[in-house]
Amino acid sequence: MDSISHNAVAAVAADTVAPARWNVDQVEALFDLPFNDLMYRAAGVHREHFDPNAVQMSTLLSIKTGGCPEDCGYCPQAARYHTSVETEELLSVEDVVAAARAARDNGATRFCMGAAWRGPKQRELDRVLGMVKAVRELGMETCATLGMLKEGQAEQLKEAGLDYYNHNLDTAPEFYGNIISTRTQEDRHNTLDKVRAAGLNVCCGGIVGMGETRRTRAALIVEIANLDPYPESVPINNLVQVEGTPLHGTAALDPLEFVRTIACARITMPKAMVRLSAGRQEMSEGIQALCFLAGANSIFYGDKLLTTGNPEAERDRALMQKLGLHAMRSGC
Ligand code: SAM
Ligand code: DTB
Ligand code: SF4
Repeated sequence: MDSISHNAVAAVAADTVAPARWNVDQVEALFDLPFNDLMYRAAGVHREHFDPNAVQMSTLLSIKTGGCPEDCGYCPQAARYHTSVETEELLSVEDVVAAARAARDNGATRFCMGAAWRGPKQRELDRVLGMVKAVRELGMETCATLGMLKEGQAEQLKEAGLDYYNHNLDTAPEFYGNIISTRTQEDRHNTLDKVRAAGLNVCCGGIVGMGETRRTRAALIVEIANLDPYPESVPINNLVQVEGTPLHGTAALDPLEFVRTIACARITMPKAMVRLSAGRQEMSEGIQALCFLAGANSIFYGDKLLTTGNPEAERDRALMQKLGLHAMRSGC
């Protein structure tokens, strides 16, 4: 190795001490690194904390689909947008258990139940508590995403055996108002605080590809990484464009910029499970492989996300085999 390239590698490798709090300039500087330097650094952080070839697999189920009163500009389940999603009732505990058993038998270790609510009413939460207990009894980790929680609801979920609560910050504070008007990002923080205080693990991420700038993506990562402590799980979603939603027709994000976002999440949240989440169906195998190299160590596994498609389980197993990846036995 000549001295110039040797020095460049040493400089990238040495700069691995994470600050206690990140600022947007620092994370934007990570985004701006030459791609190979960013990959090298993110892969190094990944290896320090995880088996780099292990991937945690979560399966999603929409337990209450459509008819949501909120106005999230990306979401096909908002009642006010005319999409092909039909409003359905809350599923029965039996139906949820059957889906969870199938997911477990297919190799998933975590089961995530999503509801198109602003937040659960107590009567609705009672049924979800039954679902959580029953899925836990199957030996799976449980996750739920039900919207904003009122006082005491996070404790009830914890008591029922819930392991993770998913609640995304979605985008940077300065961009939030462009995407959602029916609730503020402060509302999201309030629910995240309740989840943390109840002793639940926090699953919190966001969406890119909504027409934001690189600086906005950096600010989203900062917003998540500066949660104290940072989340145990960080889903990074690439916008799935659905006809009828306001964001349908947004210019697609360059796939390599998505990979950079994953790398920045890994560097700023070294011990988190970073999930390569929505948008995988539209991604080539090459880009997914780069996401794993950049430190993604979790995926949604199963043919469907909530209402939109995801790669078939068989295709994912083939990709993992091709890349020499294996399933992580116990998620963190
Ligand atoms: N209603 C609850 C809430 O919003 O918190 C829970 C379900 S909601 C569908 C969960 C998350 O899915 C959202 O916070 C958003 O990050 C993600 N999501 C929804 N639609 C999406 C889309 N079209 N593309 C990518 N991610 C999406
Ligand atoms: C998350 O961050 N992504 C998942 C999960 N948490 C609930 C949801 C993705 C939804 C994609 C659009 C749909 O299928 O409706
Ligand atoms: Fe409702 Fe959640 Fe969709 Fe927003 S993201 S419209 S809160 S289901």
